[in-house]
Amino acid sequence: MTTRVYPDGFLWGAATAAYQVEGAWNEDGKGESIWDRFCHLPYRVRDGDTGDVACDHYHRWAEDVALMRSLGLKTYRLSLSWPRILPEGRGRVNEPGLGFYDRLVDRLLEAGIQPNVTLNHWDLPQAIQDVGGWPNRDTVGWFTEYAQVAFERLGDRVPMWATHNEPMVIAYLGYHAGIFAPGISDLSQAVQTVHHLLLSHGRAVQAYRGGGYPGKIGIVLNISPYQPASDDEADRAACERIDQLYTRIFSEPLFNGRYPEPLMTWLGPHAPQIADGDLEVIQQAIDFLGVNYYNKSAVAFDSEAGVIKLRAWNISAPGLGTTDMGWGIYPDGLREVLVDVETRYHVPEIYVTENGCAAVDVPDGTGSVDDRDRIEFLRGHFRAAHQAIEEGVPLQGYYVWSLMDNFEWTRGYAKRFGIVRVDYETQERTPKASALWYRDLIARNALED
Ligand code: GCO
Repeated sequence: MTTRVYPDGFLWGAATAAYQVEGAWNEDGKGESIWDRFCHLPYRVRDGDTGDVACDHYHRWAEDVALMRSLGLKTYRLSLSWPRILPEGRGRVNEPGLGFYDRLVDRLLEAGIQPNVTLNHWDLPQAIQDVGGWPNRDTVGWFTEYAQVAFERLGDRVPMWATHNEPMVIAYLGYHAGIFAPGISDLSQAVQTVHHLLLSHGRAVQAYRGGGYPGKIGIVLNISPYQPASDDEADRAACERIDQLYTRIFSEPLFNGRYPEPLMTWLGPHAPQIADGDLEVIQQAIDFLGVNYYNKSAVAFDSEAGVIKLRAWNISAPGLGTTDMGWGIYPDGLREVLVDVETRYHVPEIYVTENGCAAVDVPDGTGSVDDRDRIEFLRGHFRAAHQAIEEGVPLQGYYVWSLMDNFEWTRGYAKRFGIVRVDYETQERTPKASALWYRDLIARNALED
């Protein structure tokens, strides 16, 4: 057995997102979000599930912070609901909504847990979508206003901020595949969304710097490594293309101030409208990059497939199966992604802002779950993260997705990602075996491998 020791002060944590846990979708003056609207339409989400109640975290936040403390978490990644703070997306501030986050942040700090706050984890105010949503350039300014309201209220105490979570999912699943809110299928709108998300990120970073706040600010990207399905030149080119479409379309402007040219040619008339000066705004220095990692994919040329002519499917490492999402398990892909990002961009600090798995959890009579499959999943990925550190990646922390079972978007409550079980009938929380294993690992800051 090897003992893998992590750097001193390594930030072990867990993550959630507002729409997935809070509930209270229309309480205390909260406005409607695009996810509220989407889930209330028929047959968008499995079993007609919605985030109306979710984990009722809006009312149980104090209990939830106590739970985090009992697990010894050093940090907690949460997101703010934009329409809870600005019900119409702009203009009027809803004090009770802001007050909720104010109390939550204070309680976390009292518990010795660093809040890591994401401004946009997908729940755009419906009022903003009604006037065009992310494809509308005005949304950039409205997001910046919202960011400023959040910084002014919480910026003195929140040590880490992220602007957007997984802009790739917002743009392509929300505005191209149409399977996530707001359910639009239009490649041009999706690509314009990419640009506006990046631009609003840059503007929010400028606002944060301008306010002289004491913390750090960055962005969270979901990054998958891709491998060509064969040695064929067409498959290798398809592999380059998907990497540009899903990853480099974000990382190149953020770190090098340009969009990947070959991809722009493929996109042709769908390429984004860019105004003078936009790329300089996007390429603000950031303090950290958050990486969400779930799986690795193989890619093949497909002459029948859309504008960019490829298809991709995720794969498992030899001997490893799939999670309950049907996603292949590939721990070393995490090391690959971290080393690649560091080699290309020399980011000052990197965090794994999400990693975890859905598992078929079977509770025993006490509500506890012996989720050994989740422990093995985490062990493999923690090992890969440690190997990345040994290879020189400035990895400073790791957030397990998720603290607790929650609303898994179009899969509703059918998929359980938590290290803590939630009984949705009673809202009772019970730490699973993985939570107790994680608690011990955090206490030792080491993995017994
Ligand atoms: C994400 C997600 C989470 C998901 C998780 C599992 O940022 O993709 O933030 O909201 O629940 O990825 O699918």
